Amino acid sequence: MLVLDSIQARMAKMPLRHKDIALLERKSVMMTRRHALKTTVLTSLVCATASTLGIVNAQPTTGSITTATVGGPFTLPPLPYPFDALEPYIDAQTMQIHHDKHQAAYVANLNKAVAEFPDLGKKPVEDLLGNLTAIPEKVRAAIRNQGGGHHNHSIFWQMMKKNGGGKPSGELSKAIDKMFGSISAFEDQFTKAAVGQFGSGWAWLVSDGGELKIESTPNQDSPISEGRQPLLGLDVWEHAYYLKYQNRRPDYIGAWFNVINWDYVAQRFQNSNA
Ligand code: MN3
Repeated sequence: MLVLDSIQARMAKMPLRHKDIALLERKSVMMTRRHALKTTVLTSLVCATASTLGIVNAQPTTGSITTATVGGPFTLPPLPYPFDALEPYIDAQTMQIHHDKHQAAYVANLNKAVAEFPDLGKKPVEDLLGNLTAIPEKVRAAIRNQGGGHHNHSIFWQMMKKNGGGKPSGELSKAIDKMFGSISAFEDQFTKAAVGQFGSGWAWLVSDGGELKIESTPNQDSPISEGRQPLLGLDVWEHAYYLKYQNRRPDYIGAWFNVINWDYVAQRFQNSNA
């Protein structure tokens, strides 16, 4: 910047001529470019070093964006499919913001919450949510909200897939028929719970000691905190649908049945009975 500064100093003492202005602009551009190059090299070096040290937990998604979570035991899991995989039912932009911004924020804030209590960071988030009363009061609300947000979304991505939908099969199908009468009766009840959740929250199909139930939870509360195993969940926060559906939550819910990954739900059902 010395060259530029001396030119500016000289120019301050003399009337501006076109030649001087052109020279100044050219030098200024050159300096900016050189600075930008230097910054890029430095950033790359820092990233490479941080990555080697394990500071930056860079996890490439199968989409086009690589998400980095800095610091802390909890990391943002990659989305298991490209952002546009659930089109036209859930749009790519919503998926990208939802995963890369919203869940990333839950992860970052969860890491902040456990920073003071390192032992909490050694446990799976399910264990923290499953025993909230054991969490120090200072961070209990943060774990409930941020930990819940992290876990709810981590399973939510897997509960959906490209060319999903249809009907469950096997034991889960039998259990749904037994409890709700039919899959379409189940869909009706689930839709009611999702539409009826006032404000932000989730609708769930849960296993309550092996018995299927439909419920909804406010905010990022997890059924795990109530001793139930979430099998299938639907995020009805506005951030999950507003770009495409605006205020039409029922339309979003109806469309979402077309992307359910029933194989994953069946797997969770099997695990919950094990
Ligand atoms: Mn969400």
